[in-house]
Amino acid sequence: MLAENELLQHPGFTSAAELTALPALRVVQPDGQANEELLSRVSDEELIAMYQQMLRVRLFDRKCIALQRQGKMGTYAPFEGQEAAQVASAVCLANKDWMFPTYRDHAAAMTRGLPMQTVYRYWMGQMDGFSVPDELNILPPCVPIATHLLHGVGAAWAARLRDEDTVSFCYFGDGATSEGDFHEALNFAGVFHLPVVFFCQNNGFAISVPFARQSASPTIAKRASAYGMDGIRVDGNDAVAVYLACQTAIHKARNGGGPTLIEAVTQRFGAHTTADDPTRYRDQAAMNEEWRRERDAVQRLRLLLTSKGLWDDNREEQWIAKVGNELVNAWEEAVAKPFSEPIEMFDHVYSKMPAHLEEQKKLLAGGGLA
Ligand SMILES: Cc1ncc(C[n+]2csc(CCOP(=O)(O)OP(=O)(O)O)c2C)c(N)n1
Repeated sequence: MLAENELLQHPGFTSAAELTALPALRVVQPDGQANEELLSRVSDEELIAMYQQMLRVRLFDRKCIALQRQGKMGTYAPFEGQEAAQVASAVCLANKDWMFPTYRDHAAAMTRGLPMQTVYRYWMGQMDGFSVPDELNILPPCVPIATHLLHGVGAAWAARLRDEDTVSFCYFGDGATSEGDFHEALNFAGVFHLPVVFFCQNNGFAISVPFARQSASPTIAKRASAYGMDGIRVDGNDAVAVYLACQTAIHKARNGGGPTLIEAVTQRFGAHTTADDPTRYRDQAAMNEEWRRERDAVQRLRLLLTSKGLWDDNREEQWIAKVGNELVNAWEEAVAKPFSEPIEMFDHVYSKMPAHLEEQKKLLAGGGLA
């Protein structure tokens, strides 16, 4: 677990390289006190918008767990605790940029504009849960760990060849950094100086494996130097710090400055998925109590906004009521749509399906696998 003294306030910075030198960037303290110089780089409107979105996705996350428990949704991967990391990074992207999320990053995808109903449908196992509005470049959530980092690098390479100024933004967890794909992706991006941001949410656990068993390196950001790129460690529960770090890295990538590895130190409050029991591998009650008291990203931003007179109980109540309606309406729309047929699982994977899958598809169509 991250010691408080590892997180330092920093008086100011101008480049990603400067951020690299930091133990971890933090702008807003848990009690809402902020480094005013750094805070001044974010407008009040941006702060309010990020807070509203963080609260919106938190309520969505809780709703999904409730729906799963009622048997209305399949297995679900909650992200409560990681709202700042996901929301404050996603708001930095332009529509044309390519986002590569995992199964836990639907808060990031929703922040970019993926409809709530689509995310419900995804977790209900419906095919249209993978569809993305034409104006957004968001890949389907990647479930195999770290494979999408190579896709992100490929898209960045394509952007280079086509002379486009799009950036690939890859989300992944601490566990992904133990995969060979992580190494290959960072190595290629480093050698070819590609416009990619590798955004690791280090939530301290890969299912049941704690970070100390995952990596002998005390930080993930540190590994960046081995690939010839900047590595930034940021307090992932500080929306302002995440925002500034991502903006810096994206701006750099878009302007020919090459890739960056960002490590956002955070935690997931809940289980790995609804199929997981975290009490088997950690003192869930004690950790949760401490995290919610000291590290809750939503609470931290609310304290800041309140202290600046930008938010109050009345606005909070109104916003919760508005989101509550949205949650219910989007759910009603999601269940009213026709459900996918099992045979559709064979679609959209291969342009030319291998013989063994053709065989299985025929069997299923003929009722042979029923
Ligand atoms: C290639 C691969 N190996 C194993 C798994 C099984 N698996 C699913 S989630 C997970 C842990 C991933 O942890 P991390 O990368 O830290 O992301 P988090 O779930 O914490 O967001 C594993 C090992 C998988 N999906 N893909």
